[in-house]
Amino acid sequence: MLLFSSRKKEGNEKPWKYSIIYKEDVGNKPIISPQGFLSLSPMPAHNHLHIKDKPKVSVGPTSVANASRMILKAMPPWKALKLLSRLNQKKGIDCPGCAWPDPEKRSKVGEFCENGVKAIAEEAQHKLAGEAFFKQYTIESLRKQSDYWLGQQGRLSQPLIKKEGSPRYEPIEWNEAFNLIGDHLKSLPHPDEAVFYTSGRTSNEAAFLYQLFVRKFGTNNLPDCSNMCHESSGVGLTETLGIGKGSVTLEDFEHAEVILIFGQNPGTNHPRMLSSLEKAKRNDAKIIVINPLKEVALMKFKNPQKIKGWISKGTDIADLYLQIKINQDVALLKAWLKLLLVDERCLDRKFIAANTEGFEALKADLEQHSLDDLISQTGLSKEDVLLSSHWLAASKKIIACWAMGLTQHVNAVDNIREIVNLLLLKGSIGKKGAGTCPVRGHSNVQGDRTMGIWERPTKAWTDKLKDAFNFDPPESPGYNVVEAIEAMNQDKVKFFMALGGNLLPAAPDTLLTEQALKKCDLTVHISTKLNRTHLATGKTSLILPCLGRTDKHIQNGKEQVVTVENSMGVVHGSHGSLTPPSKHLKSEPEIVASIAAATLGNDDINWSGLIEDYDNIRDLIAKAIQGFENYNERLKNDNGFELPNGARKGEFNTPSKKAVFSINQLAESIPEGHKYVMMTIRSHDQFNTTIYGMDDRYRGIFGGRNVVFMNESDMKSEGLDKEDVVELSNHYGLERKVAGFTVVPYEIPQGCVATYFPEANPLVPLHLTARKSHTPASKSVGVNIRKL
Ligand SMILES: Nc1nc2c(c(=O)[nH]1)N[C@H]1C(S)=C(S)[C@@H](COP(=O)(O)OP(=O)(O)OC[C@H]3O[C@@H](n4cnc5c(=O)[nH]c(N)nc54)[C@H](O)[C@@H]3O)O[C@H]1N2
Ligand SMILES: Nc1nc2c(c(=O)[nH]1)N[C@H]1C(S)=C(S)[C@@H](COP(=O)(O)OP(=O)(O)OC[C@H]3O[C@@H](n4cnc5c(=O)[nH]c(N)nc54)[C@H](O)[C@@H]3O)O[C@H]1N2
Ligand SMILES: [Mo]
Repeated sequence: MLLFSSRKKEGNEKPWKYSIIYKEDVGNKPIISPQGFLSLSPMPAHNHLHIKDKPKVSVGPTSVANASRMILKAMPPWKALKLLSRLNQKKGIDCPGCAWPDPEKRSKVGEFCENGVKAIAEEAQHKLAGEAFFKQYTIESLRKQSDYWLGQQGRLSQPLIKKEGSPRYEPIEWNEAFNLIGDHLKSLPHPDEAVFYTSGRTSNEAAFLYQLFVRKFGTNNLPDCSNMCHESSGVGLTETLGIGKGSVTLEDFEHAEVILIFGQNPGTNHPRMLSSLEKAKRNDAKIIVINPLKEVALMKFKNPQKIKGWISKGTDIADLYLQIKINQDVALLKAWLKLLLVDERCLDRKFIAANTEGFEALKADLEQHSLDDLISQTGLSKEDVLLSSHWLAASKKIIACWAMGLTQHVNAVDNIREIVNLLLLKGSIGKKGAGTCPVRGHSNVQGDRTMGIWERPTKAWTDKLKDAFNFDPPESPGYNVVEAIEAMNQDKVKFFMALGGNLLPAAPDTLLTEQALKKCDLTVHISTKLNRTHLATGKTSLILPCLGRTDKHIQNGKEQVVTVENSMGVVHGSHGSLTPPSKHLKSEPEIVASIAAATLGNDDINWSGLIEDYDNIRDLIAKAIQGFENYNERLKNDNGFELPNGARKGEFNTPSKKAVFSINQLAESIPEGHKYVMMTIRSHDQFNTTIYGMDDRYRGIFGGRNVVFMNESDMKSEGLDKEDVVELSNHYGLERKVAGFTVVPYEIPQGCVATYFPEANPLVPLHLTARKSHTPASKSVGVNIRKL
């Protein structure tokens, strides 16, 4: 059976072209019927797309001009200036963009980047999506708008309900909403029938209260965006080094001899990292980039925070650019390990003997592989692999950085552990200028996990919670993102709540995810802005509008501070400073505490008392979580404080108290019958599912997002020309298709293609996940391409 949905935009606007098709496999039970499903953002047809040459340098004055244009569109100049002068400054606002840390000495010109400015312009805009807006638009009509359009409608300004059978959202009183949630949760036959999702912008205070409420309610169903993000890093690092977080500090970048950057595009996603790389270069570090795409910012960078950055030609970043085939990182790492093992002098024998286990087994395993085979799998030249191995051999201080290019594959955990093998061979951990650097995504995603947003908490963690609060936390593991979607589809879960995020377009298999949400009896969203997940409603649905990072939080007449943890384990405050866009908004901690009170009733925690002063919440955190002793006192230091990190000091909290060499699998090949490996990546104009604009300047794409980047020889063999429109499909159990994608010839290894997230998510099978971490393998999806 072929199921098909497509539409054209009416009226005098430009035509839109869009379709998704799912086909059931023979013998498979019918699980989906997309009639009435329109779960993806409609996109402009290819004739509005302009493909240009890539620029030769990143950031610099163009970036400043773009950022200024964006923020001045969202707010008046005085407000923009006030906001930017406080962004990432001491006692200022922590940027709601990425999790890259702030240097001790902040730039006076501004400690922010183009994409940070876009993030705050998106949040702090003065336009409101209020009562009149929701009267005008039914949910069905909103579904026909693009993600970009939804984001442009302004901040949510009052609590809303979609009642059973109603076509639209309408206002509801806060208390009525809280009671509705409480009554619903109390009526569930078992707490495990409810799922509580979180996205990584949530503050430590809100996250702590949320998990405490959920565990007191009786379930560990706390999936979060981490499950789709750095979960593989957490799993791989915990197994081998005894801590799921990175080990380096910002200062280490100034002492490193070699910096490896795997599967990461910092020019777009962590622009302030480029300043650290620039410093490292000044100290003669060699930078090796491992990435299927030549990302402009990793080649040349102009620092806008320095006069030199405005007038000079820019700094060369990569000393060597290894344009590897998608998901062949383990092959490259194994080739390096083999080459290092050839000469004893390349290894840190003393470190290996004193601090590690499993070295002999690793050595024996590497002997099973031929160097030539490994190198040929990577698609790289032998000269480049040898040259880079010489640099590694000569160096004693190596930092390895990585992001989604390594964590979103079936063998993602293997990727991480193989990096650890390399660092251990070189003794490059637990000392200055060396270590692991998983570069986190959301600004507080690491803090949320520290606060207990985790569907599989350790026993030691829940024991401490138990002691602090005198209750029995649930013991059985909860659902992660993929399991939660599956459970909703199987009617095992009837309640879905999200503290931030936009699960529908972020998750794999968009149509299955939409179906899952729609099967719930009650869906609840705590959000700042309208998004597509709000439109896949359960029978009843609530939107609870909250304050954002930039807004002033006042409780009891007193300005409140929230706290976050950056990518390097430093906890510090964030002081919102703008008058909230509507007086009907509540803070995330207040919303969570009110839901807890309405659900748990006569509880021994005084939920409403807690939020009168967030210091009260931090006192509880200090009691329950290791490393947060004297929390309020230590926050008085404007630079914040560092959480304990064994690996940073060369102490490994594994069962044997040693760092562990591991044996890892080479990448699995894509299933037979597929010709290309597809990675789904971010453009320069988006923050995950929030679309700031239609351009991807650094890749030469303007005016559209439905594109597929292809190698020219692959295009030739498919008989494709530049700007041909194609359909992408695959068959993992179900047949999945998306159509209306424009071909862009690009410097990408043969057999590899790239598309944007979230447009290509209907092609990512829900069950194609990493071993152990269950992260969707959204960077290595088999596809075929057909001209339309
Ligand atoms: N402006 C902005 N900032 C963001 C975000 C955003 O959307 N916009 N998102 C935030 C979040 S949540 C996250 S997790 C991070 C994401 O930050 P990134 O991980 O940088 O984001 P992606 O675009 O997913 O980029 C993945 C990179 O990996 C490469 N890659 C893909 N597959 C492979 C592979 O198999 N091997 C190797 N070696 N490389 C590969 C791609 O070419 C690309 O350069 O950024 C955070 N910061
Ligand atoms: N194919 C593919 N899929 C992917 C990825 C990929 O690379 N490829 N990347 C994955 C990754 S790394 C991640 S992290 C996930 C992201 O998944 P999510 O975290 O679920 O998605 P976001 O787009 O970051 O969420 C944006 C929404 O958060 C809400 N929001 C913003 N700020 C606030 C706030 O301060 N408070 C509250 N309560 N709400 C707020 C707004 O309503 C906004 O619409 O997507 C994953 N999905
Ligand atoms: Mo992420």
